[in-house]
Amino acid sequence: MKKALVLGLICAVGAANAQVIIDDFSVPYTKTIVSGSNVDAMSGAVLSGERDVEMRVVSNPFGQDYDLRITGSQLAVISTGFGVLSTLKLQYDGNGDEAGNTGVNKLLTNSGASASGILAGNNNIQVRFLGNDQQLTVSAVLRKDGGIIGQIDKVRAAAAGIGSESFIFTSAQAAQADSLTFVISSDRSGDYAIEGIEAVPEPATMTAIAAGLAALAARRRRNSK
Ligand SMILES: [Ca+2]
Ligand SMILES: [Ca+2]
Repeated sequence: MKKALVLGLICAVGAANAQVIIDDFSVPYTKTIVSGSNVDAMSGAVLSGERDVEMRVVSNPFGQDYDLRITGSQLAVISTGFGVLSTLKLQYDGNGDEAGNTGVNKLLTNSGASASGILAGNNNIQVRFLGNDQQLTVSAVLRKDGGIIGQIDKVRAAAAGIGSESFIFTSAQAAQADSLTFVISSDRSGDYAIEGIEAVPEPATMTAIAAGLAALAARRRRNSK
């Protein structure tokens, strides 16, 4: 009985370790814009092999800067000047799938055919924030063949500090998706930083592990009496 329990725990923990790194921000990138939008694609050790980035200035009454700095040391820092209203899209859809040349007038497209099944078995997506000063709206969008098959929106309060936002899709959605896009909209003058993005197996697996650990702890308590 005891051996079976321990073996079960080892198997469960082994499954939990099968996380997928969506982006550890180890591919450096720096860009500043003051108006309009800019799209770039960077190949590297990210989900589907390419990070597509769209920066967009929604409103900028005082002509201030909107900076994106991916440091290459597990940090993406977004800084905007006074009064800037901005959105950032991070898209993982395989190589290509951006219309036009890199930079100005390039479009972030979503057909994503080259990244089929990228999240299969890992439907719990976690975005780790280091912090944010203004309120953020964070959306995670799954698509298949260009059509949205799942979207979860989260509001992150101003000055929320260090913490993760979890986006838990169904197993079917994760298995079918061929692209993953994050849309982050900040209130005016917002600055924020993201440490990493991962996908892990569905919460049911994690719940099973927690239950197993609780049972083990209870057994130890009984044995120690
Ligand atoms: Ca792409
Ligand atoms: Ca794309």
